Amino acid sequence: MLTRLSQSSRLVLPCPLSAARTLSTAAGSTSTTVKMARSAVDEVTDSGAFDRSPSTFRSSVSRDSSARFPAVPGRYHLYVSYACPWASRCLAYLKLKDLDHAIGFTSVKPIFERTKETDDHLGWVFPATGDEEPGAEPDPFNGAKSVRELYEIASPNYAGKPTVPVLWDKQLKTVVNNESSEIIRMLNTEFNEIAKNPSLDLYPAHLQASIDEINELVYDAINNGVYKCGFAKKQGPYDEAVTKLYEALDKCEEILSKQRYICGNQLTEADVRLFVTLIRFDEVYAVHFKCNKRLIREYPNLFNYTKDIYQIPGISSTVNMEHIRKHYYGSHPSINPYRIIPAGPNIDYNAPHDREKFSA
Ligand SMILES: N[C@@H](CCC(=O)N[C@@H](CS)C(=O)NCC(=O)O)C(=O)O
Repeated sequence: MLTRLSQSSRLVLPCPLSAARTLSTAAGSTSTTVKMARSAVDEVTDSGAFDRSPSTFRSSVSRDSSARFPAVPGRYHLYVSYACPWASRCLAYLKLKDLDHAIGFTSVKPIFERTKETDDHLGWVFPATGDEEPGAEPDPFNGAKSVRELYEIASPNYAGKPTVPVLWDKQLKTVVNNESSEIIRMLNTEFNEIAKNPSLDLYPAHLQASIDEINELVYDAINNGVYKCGFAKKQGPYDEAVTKLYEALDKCEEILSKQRYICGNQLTEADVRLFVTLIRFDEVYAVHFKCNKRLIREYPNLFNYTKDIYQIPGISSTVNMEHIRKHYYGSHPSINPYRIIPAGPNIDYNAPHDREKFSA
């Protein structure tokens, strides 16, 4: 499912979902008239199944100094939400590659709010001050009130879903890329002259086939699968998604009974991508997205594995459980209209794990 990175600006148009969904061009110039789902909860087909639309800004930062977006320290910024699993992949890479001296990041507030007074769109917003919500900060570069505003700076006619993560170019004041699977590939290879941990390669040549295969399973059935369970509006699509989800979790449990990481005995991109969903699972997805057939803490290998990844230096700082819980329970009124946050389970991911038994 990973798209090859290209140096040029590329706009990906989504397949039509329902009658009212196409997209304005990110470049803003050749736009067709458009209306589309502006929030994930609206991305549901007539058959009641959640169908995520593709990301729209797909340019690449390159180590080539003559590229449109060259890998220069201090030029790029990541806008994230600590709540978001896709954005958290990128934060994990900043920490693992030791890049956060060169690429800063700002997290929005966890709960969706009105992004404009002139319509009823709900989305990510920045706090007015750094004291409003621990972990969230005002936009330091553009003074934007919302992530939607950032997209409108980059592309004034933008009518798509204003998602995080956003890899922002401070010099050209534009979105370079808003697709986490591509941003993490750039962070892995393109900034190695700047990274303090350049030798870490999370997509090494000898494991690429196996990483691609696991990513395909994990993305469809687990990362996106929990959303398909949670946003389904009919029983059939929910049943299908939840069956696939648990088949995939069982498969991962089986793989992890034989090796420390999901593609062998070394940490790879596939682990980062699996981890961001596992860490949210028992606290949120089990209840909010109805993924309660079995909890991650009831799978010995998956649970110990989640603790193992959490305890890698830097990773715990990318997990803000307060933001995670507030966001999901507080931002989807069609699922949780009273925004009550359940009390548990408050798992201690710093507790000992048994994964060292696999170390060479
Ligand atoms: N394909 C994107 C997905 C990003 C995404 O869906 N982010 C969610 C947060 S978890 C978002 O910003 N949603 C905004 C909304 O639903 O309005 C990626 O992996 O970067």
